[in-house]
Amino acid sequence: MKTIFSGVQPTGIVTLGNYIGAFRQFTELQHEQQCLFCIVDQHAITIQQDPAELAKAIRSLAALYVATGIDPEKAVLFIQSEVPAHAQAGWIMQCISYIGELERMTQFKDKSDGKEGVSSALLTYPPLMAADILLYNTDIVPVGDDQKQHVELTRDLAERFNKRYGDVLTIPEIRIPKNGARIKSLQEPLKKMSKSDPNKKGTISLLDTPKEIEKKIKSAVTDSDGVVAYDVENKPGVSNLLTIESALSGVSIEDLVAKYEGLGYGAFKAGVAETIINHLSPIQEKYFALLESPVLDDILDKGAEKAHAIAAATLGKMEAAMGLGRRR
Ligand code: ATP
Ligand code: LTN
Repeated sequence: MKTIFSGVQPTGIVTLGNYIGAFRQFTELQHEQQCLFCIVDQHAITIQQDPAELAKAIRSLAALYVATGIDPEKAVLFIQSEVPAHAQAGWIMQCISYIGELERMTQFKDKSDGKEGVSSALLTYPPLMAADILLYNTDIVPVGDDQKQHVELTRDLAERFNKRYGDVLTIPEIRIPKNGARIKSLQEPLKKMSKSDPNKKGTISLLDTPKEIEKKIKSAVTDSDGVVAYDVENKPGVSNLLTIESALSGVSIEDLVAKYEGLGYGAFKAGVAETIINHLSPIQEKYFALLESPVLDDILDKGAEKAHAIAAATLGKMEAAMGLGRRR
């Protein structure tokens, strides 16, 4: 059995991009593998957050993990800040990272570009992510395409650690979905859909109402030629909508293009919106039933306990290998 680990930041409501790129892989994998899924709240504070909003986002994300199909009997679901080994191992990984390699991370460049008062943790975020992954002897990290560089860095750091201090850490592999690894913004189809995007017209959240979904899809940026065809370079908006419908319905892009042949963008967009609404409605029902329920706290308590047992053991091995603390 392989070990799977992934994390999502509680920085807003989960989008269709997060769902197609990440959550759907999680639910597929949990049946055969040992899975751990983390709400990475310590990553979220690399950018200043309103405390009340952050608390709300953490609970909402926990409920969405379960509502989208994570089975707490099969997978371990927990909050990063409730397992202290993450911050401890994060420090160790920071000590073996080079400033140059962290400055090359595109997420750091994007999030810090042109901003005043960027936190130092925005730069040292990838070593914390490496710690998240490495503490669980992870074999596979299911993520969207934007996290490829961070997982590659994690591999480099693990190899560096093992070379210096002995064979302690497992080198993880990345797993990116074939279809929908990078869902684009509905308003700027060259940019990825992002849950912290202030322009809410560009993102569909898993909790949007049918009316909101219809409105957002209707106003999605397309082009002027009126032909439903898949061509990422010349028709990024239409291609993005086709990718979304295909990922949610399981119908191939080719078959969707045939379905919409000769119909205008009006009918196409109505079809895409309908597919999204039908897919999200059972998730939303489950979400609202869970959100205030003590069942959710029980899941998170048990998750933190199980995660702590594994993480503390790996941290102990890392510290001993490096000569930290006392020899016993
Ligand atoms: P933020 O806007 O705060 O950076 P985000 O929407 O980028 O958030 P994350 O919490 O960083 O989301 O990512 C959660 C998971 O969703 C990751 O595995 C990431 O690769 C994946 N993901 C994020 N955006 C997309 C997207 N547009 N398409 C496919 N996968 C995505
Ligand atoms: N960096 C990721 C979130 C994240 C993560 C992880 C993903 C933090 N730790 C460990 C996979 C494994 C992001 O911004 N999406």
